[in-house]
Amino acid sequence: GVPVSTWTNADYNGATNTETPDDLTVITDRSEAAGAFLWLEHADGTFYEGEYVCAAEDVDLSNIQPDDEIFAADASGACLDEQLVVVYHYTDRADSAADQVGNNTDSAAALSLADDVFAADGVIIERDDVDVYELNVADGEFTAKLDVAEVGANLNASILLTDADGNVIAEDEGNPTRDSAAAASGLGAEITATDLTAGVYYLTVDGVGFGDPSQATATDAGGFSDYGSLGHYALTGTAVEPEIVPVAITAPADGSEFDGGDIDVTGTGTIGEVVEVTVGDETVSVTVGEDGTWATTVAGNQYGDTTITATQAIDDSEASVTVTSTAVVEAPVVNDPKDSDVADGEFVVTGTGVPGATVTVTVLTPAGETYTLETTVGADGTWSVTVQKLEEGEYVVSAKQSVNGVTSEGSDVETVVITDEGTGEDDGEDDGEDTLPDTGFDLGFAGFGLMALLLLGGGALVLNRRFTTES
Ligand SMILES: [Ca+2]
Ligand SMILES: [Ca+2]
Ligand SMILES: [Ca+2]
Repeated sequence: GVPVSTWTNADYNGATNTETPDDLTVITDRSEAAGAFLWLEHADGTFYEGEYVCAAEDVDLSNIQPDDEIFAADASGACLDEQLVVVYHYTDRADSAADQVGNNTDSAAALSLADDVFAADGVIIERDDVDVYELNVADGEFTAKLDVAEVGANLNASILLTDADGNVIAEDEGNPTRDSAAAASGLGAEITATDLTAGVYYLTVDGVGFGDPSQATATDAGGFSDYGSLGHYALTGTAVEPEIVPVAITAPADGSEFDGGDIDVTGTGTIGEVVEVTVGDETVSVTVGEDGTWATTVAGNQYGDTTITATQAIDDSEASVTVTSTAVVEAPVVNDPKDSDVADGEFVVTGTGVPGATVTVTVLTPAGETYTLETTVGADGTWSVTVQKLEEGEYVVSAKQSVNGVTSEGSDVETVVITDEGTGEDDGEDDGEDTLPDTGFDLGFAGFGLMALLLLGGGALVLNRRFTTES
């Protein structure tokens, strides 16, 4: 006699159907195969009981489809004019509805106020589902109301208003009342807070039980648990619209410099709103205080520019500044390459640098030509490039590195001597001069730096010629 619809898990006193007590598990069990049943009816809706039917040749009678034209036949199988109605009856289980509103304040759905009114529709899909909404209000009165289905509702809704710190401001479970055998009231809920202070608040909608089902008797259900207290609700309410202040960054100033370390960022925005401050892939969240300001610290790029972006969801506002590091990118280190033989076909240049930096290695060949090779410094701070197509003689290498758009000076130069006839195989020494006869090379040459070499390109050729002649 209670006008509330429900699913049951037989948790009430005196339950007798204990074979499949959990309705929702049965309903959502998709391991139960879906099926379709087919039968034929006369136009008047009565069941066709004939032994034979007729159809055009293109109809597959072993796989009749709803659109197929099927005709009655008499007991001898002769076709009749009467077209039969193909009736399909499908059976299936059902999945739970998707939960569209988060279950906690972090995943709350934002409510927006328009003309001091807000509204949202939702579904409590299972016993443990709650739907949490967030809204920002100014000082003043706040009301919220939950309505459930007018007839035969399953959901007995409750509503809870909390502030940003989780303090309960107001709550209500309604007052379910049996008005008649067909109608109940009080399954919704309603709250009023007369003097809220400005800020962000959360509304939590839940489906709750009523009374005490364990005390059920043959004539009095006693109540119901929240097992089947599920279904659709409509949330409406009123509040004073907050003053929306777009997010702004007040420090650091756009175009200013910093030391390449952490950056203190301050700004303004809408009271109570969360501002997300992003640098590259990193985002920090900060809440705008009651004075309308916020402050946080982000890690800047050690070198080059850092762009700091702040966003505020309530009005989709965004602000950004770009600051520049004063840190200097040092030149990468080029390890002393090992000498090798022409037969090796290549030699490897290794070094260290800033992880992630792009290293450009400049190679001066014995023929006096220069070319560059590029690589990236690994996470361990090392890099290497392979120089190929060897000819006999002395190669001079230097490197620079670029990080976030900032390029270092060139490194010190290193030399590697390539010999012929296998005499110059790596001797384990860290330099090559000892594998060669007197080349006339000034060993101090390497110290001039690559830039000097490039400027003296003609001189390098001369040196090379001497080298070739004497070897
Ligand atoms: Ca839900
Ligand atoms: Ca939810
Ligand atoms: Ca519940």
